[in-house]
Amino acid sequence: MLEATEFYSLGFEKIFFVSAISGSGTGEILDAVVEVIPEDRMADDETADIPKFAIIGQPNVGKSSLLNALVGQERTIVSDIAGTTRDTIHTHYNMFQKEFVLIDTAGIRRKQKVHEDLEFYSVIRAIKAMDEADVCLLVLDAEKGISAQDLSIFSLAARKGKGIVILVNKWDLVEKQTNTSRDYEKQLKERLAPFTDVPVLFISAKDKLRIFKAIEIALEVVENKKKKIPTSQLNDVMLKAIAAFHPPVVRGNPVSIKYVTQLPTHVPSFAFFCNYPDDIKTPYRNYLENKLRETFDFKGVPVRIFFRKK
Ligand SMILES: Nc1nc2c(ncn2[C@@H]2O[C@H](COP(=O)(O)OP(=O)(O)OP(=O)(O)O)[C@@H](O)[C@H]2O)c(=O)[nH]1
Ligand SMILES: [Mg+2]
Repeated sequence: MLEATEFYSLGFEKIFFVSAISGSGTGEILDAVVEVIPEDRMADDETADIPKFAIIGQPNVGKSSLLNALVGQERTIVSDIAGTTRDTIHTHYNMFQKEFVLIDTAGIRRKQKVHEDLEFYSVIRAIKAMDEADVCLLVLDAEKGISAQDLSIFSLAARKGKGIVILVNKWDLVEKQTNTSRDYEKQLKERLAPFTDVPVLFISAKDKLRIFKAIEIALEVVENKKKKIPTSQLNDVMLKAIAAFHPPVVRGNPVSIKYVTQLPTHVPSFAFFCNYPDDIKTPYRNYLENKLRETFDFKGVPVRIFFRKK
């Protein structure tokens, strides 16, 4: 296998070539891409400030059906043959007095070997659609649940700094008891860990169940992603949290965090200034992230945390 950095600089077509000679499939390509893609490349066209939602997921989960149900017409072709959608389709839409673009994509599936070029290019198109999007609507088939492939897509989206909403579609086919959705969500989130602060909705494109709610939530995620926390408020909350639970001493030196500020980035990012940045480990990082999420709503949005020397 090539080095991750080489993967990136070579570009997608070469990744295919390299992968083909090593005999690995799209799943492996995706896993490699997860490792190397830079976050949040923004498309700078005239629709740059209109939120874009990419509908992604495995073949046949109902991505095109969802788009059609939202739009109220058969905009894209729906069928029970997996792999129906080949091209990425953009649909401009207006709802709740808000403009947005829905992007329908080809289903992404894991294959042992990439025999078929179309298969490969549909993966690449879905990833490109994700690049363009502010929020990824990751559609699952309720009866099938979340697959390893979905988890790769999920972590790729998080890695790219995309907002994420999970839509469990075909909920009409599931036999329900009192706690079915609660238990389903709990099990789903165990698979998503550690990034579990994401909205999960149980929908049916067929019955138009909660499909507009899904858009409402996606629009909220767009707002969460743009959120800027004033420095004073941020320090009020976070310095208290730090005082309540100090970073553990690693090499005999007490670590002291002096202040925190949000960076002017597309993905909410926070810099914590401290004396020994390298001494702060993942559990403490997670503590700070949880505190941020508890206090300021970042549901559906990946959050970046940096420790800097001061
Ligand atoms: N029961 C039920 N069936 C659904 C629902 N949504 C979609 N389907 C059916 O699932 C099949 C696949 O739907 P599509 O919308 O074509 O799925 P897709 O995700 O766009 O598939 P690809 O384009 O192949 O990736 C069709 O037979 C749909 O009628 C739903 O909410 N409930
Ligand atoms: Mg489709």
